[in-house]
Amino acid sequence: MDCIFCKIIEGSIPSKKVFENERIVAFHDIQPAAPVHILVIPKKHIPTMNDVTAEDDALIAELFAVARQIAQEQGIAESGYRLVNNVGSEGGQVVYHLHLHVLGGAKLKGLN
Ligand code: DGP
Repeated sequence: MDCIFCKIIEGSIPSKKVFENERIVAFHDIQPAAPVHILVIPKKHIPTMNDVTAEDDALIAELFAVARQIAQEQGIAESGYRLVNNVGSEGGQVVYHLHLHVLGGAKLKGLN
């Protein structure tokens, strides 16, 4: 499988993991765009949000639940943070394995 995040899941590429269960892994982004920048990914290889189906409903709900838990653990829940999912080339997606960016720890710039 030629997918960086699948290799992180299996452990052949190292990462700084902050969470793992049977379905989801979360780890620090290698190119942080904010003081806290963690990626939350499903272990199931889903390339983009466009590939999510109703079968994944529970998994997507859990992805958000883990992101919420991480925000609390990282101490950014109360001050505020941003969840980002880039989709496709014009959305800025670089790694084609579904992931949520958890960004915080500073006042983030507006999107426009
Ligand atoms: P996106 O543009 O939404 O596809 O974001 C991909 C993110 O993945 C980007 O912020 C950098 C991060 N990234 C890429 N390769 C690696 C890696 O090998 N390790 C870690 N920890 N993060 C990576």
